[in-house]
This record gives sequence, C-alpha cells and structure tokens, in this order.
Amino acid sequence: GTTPIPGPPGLPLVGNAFAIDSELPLRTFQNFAEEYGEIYRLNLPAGPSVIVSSQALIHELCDETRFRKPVSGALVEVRNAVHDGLFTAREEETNWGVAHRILMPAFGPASIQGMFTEMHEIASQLALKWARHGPDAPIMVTDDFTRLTLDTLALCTMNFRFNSYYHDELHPFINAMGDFLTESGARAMRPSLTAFLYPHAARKYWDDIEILRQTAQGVLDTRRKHAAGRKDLLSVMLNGVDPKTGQKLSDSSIIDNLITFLIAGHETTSGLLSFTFYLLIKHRDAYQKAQEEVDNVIGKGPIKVEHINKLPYIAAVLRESLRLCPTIPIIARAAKEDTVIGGKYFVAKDQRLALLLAQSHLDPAVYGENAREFVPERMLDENFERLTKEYPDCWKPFGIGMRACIGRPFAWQEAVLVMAMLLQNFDFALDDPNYELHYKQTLTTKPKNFYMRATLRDGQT
Ligand code: MNH
Repeated sequence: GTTPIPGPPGLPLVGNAFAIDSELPLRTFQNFAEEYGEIYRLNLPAGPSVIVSSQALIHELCDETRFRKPVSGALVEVRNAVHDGLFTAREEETNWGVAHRILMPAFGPASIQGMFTEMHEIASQLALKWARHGPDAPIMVTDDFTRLTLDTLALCTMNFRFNSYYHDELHPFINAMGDFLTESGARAMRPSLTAFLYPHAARKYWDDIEILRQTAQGVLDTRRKHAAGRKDLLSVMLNGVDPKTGQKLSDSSIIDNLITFLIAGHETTSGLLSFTFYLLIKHRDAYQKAQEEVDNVIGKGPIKVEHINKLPYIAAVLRESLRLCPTIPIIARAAKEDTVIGGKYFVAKDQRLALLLAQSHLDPAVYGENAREFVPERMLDENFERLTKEYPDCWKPFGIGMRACIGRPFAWQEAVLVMAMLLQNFDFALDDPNYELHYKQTLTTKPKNFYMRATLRDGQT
C-alpha cells in the first residue's frame, strides 16, 4: 500500500491559492516544508502540486528514465514571450534538440575561455565606477551586478553593447523582463476565474513582451548590418546546422533564443554575486580567507584566465552561496508513468512535482547540525566531491540532466573573475550595518534593498 501525501487543507474551488504569500511564494513553500516535511501537496490554480524538499527524494527525481522536466506553472506563461526557446521548450518539441545540439559547443571550455577578455572589460567598468564613486557612496548592489551580467552576456555572446554603466537608468529590457517574470509567476498562481480582474496587468504584460522581442530584434538587426568578423553564440545561432537533422534555427527561433539567453544568462548570475557579497560581508573570517587567496594567487597584477581555476576558496564560497541562496530556488519535474517515490508515495503520470532546492540544500541528513550556516569550507573541492558522492544530487543549483543549465561554465568564469577583481581592489562593508537579508522573488531570487560601500584598498586603482 502507499501513504497519502500530507498537506494543508484548502478551500473549495481555489484550493490553497490564497495561502501563498504573493510577494514571496518561496517563503510559503518553505514554511509548509517545515510543517509537513520532505513531501507535501498543495492545490494551486495551475493544478495540484507536490512539493519535495529532501536530498533523498530529489535524488530519486533526478532519474531521467522515470522523470522529465515538465513545462507547467509559470513556465507556461513565460512561453508567451519565448515559445519553444531552449529554457521553455517541452520535451517533445523538436526545436529543443535542434537548438541544444547547435548551441552546446558554444559553451565548451575553450569557447568560454575565449570570452575572458570581454568579461574582464565589463568587470573593469564596474570596478572603475565603484572606485570613482568613492567610499561614501551607497552601492545598489543588485542593480550594479545586473548591469554587469547583462552587459557581459550581450558582449560575449552577441557582440552587442548595452553600455549599462553609461546610463543612470537600467536598460528598459531589465524592467520589462523583471515585470514580465513576476507577472508570469502571478498569472500561474491566480485562480483562472479571477483573470478578468486584472485587465491593466494583462495590457502591461503584453507591452513588456513587446519590449523583450524588440530588444532581441535590435541585437539581430545590428548583427545583420555589421556582419560579425567573429564566431560567437549569435553567429552560431545564425549559421549553425544541427548535426542530427541538418536543420538550422529559424528567424523566430533565433529571437526566442536571444531573449532566452538575455534573460537566463544574466539574472541568475547577478543574484549569485549579490548574495555572495552579502554572505561574505556578514562572515568576516570567510571574507578574509577569500581576499587572502586572491592576494596570494594573483597579487596586485592583472587577473588572467589561468587564475580562474586556481582559486579554490572562492569556488567554495560561490558553491556555498548557491547552496544557501540558490537563485533558481524551485525547479519542476514530472513522472513519465504512474510511479511510487520514497518507497511509499504514489505519484501519477504528469503530476507536477516542485523541487524546493532552497530547502533540500538545507537537508540536515546531508549538511548536519550547521546546515543553515554559511561555511564555505564544506564546499572545498575534496569535501564537495565527498559530499556529492555520498549524497548524490544534494546540491542542484544548476538543474538536472539534459535540461540542466547550458550556461554554467560561462556563469562560473564570470563569477570567479568578478569576485577576484573586486576583492583584489576593494574593501566592502554594509551601507546600513543593521541590514538583514530580505528576498525579492521574480522567477529567480535576489537580495532586496541591499546596499554596500566599497573602499579602494591601499590606494590601488
Ligand atoms: Mn542557467 C537552465 C540555473 C546561469 C542559460 N539554469 C537552468 C536551470 C537552472 C539554471 C536551475 C534549469 C531550469 C529548469 O529545470 O527548469 N543558470 C542557473 C544559475 C546560473 C545560471 C544558478 C548562474 C549562477 N544560465 C546561466 C547563464 C546562461 C544560462 C550564464 C547563459 C549564458 N540556463 C540557461 C539556459 C537554460 C538554463 C539556456 C535552459 C537549458 C535547457 O533546458 O536546455
């Protein structure tokens, strides 16, 4: 026999929809996980949802013979802008395989290393800005990291310059994207019977989608005007041929994937850098070790691509930051056939399963008594290897299997470079010493209202 999956009681018609904190759904999901344990059920407008939050169950759900990525909930809404682009394509849509096979080689190690100079240039723009604003200027951390990651993604993969550091306002793409993602989440949460109550939101939603598509069209037009003397992601999108089908990407598929990369390629890395600086500032011992490592390995000279893999403590800091604050805190899976998980819970074919990474990353069975504390040492290479071998899939910030993050090596090189450059040149402190972490959630999470100050170290520039 099987055991029923527990969960909070709901109301007729709307189920648990109104139990969800509309500003921070993640908090509601985590609170219920504390109350009901590693698996529970909610009735949401998009359908019943089973929320899973232990390493053991998530490990089982990573089995690609039994489970797949469903496109459900907020992702269905995101498809209003990007259709069957790489992130939002359904398993059975052929465009996923075509784009995946064409684009994968562009994210190989040599290709990513080839982007180092341009990553370095944008990171230098950020460092110069903070140096010039001086030690008394409060830095809006997530905004400046968003400028960095958007500009880096666009320059390295599309040879397109947003020049975000030359504008006081963030590019319209950023606001349109943020509002679009938030509204996509909200639409998925709202009982469909109440949709008519939000006509203004609907108009704004489609206007935002237009801004996203026009921005991508601008990138494409720029490339067609100045044929690239280079091979980058965009040229691969334009010229690449799928080795399996012989197909190329259509123009509309290129726009879908340009928007996909402009979104997926910056938002998460910006959040990662923001959380990491918050955590480091709050943990002076770890901060000091990270800075010492930079001083020992790189010294005062320029950072080179060879340094990136020689900073094990920085790597551990980033892993630990992604464990405690995974910038994509929830991912979805579905069973390919009726099945039983955890030896006792019945899961129907296509049942939506929400994997609560923000909670499974705190599993005390894996991370012990101090699971909620920031301890980068546990993520040093040899410890990380042992941990992930003993508890497979205990750390999953980049997703699962064939639908895992294609941009991981890109994000990693960028994040390590930026950490190293900033720690090499500045000392950081909170702007408000009493600031405590709050989250802002769209489809990803970031720290909310997080300001810091940057002081140049011993007169370096
Ligand atoms: Mn990324 C998929 C996390 C950086 C482009 N990314 C995913 C998924 C996670 C994820 C989780 C799987 C989502 C799901 O199962 O529905 N990504 C991250 C994190 C960072 C990140 C935590 C940075 C830190 N991602 C990047 C960067 C790029 C990128 C940088 C582009 C350069 N990610 C993608 C794309 C996909 C993806 C594209 C979809 C891949 C697919 O489904 O084939």
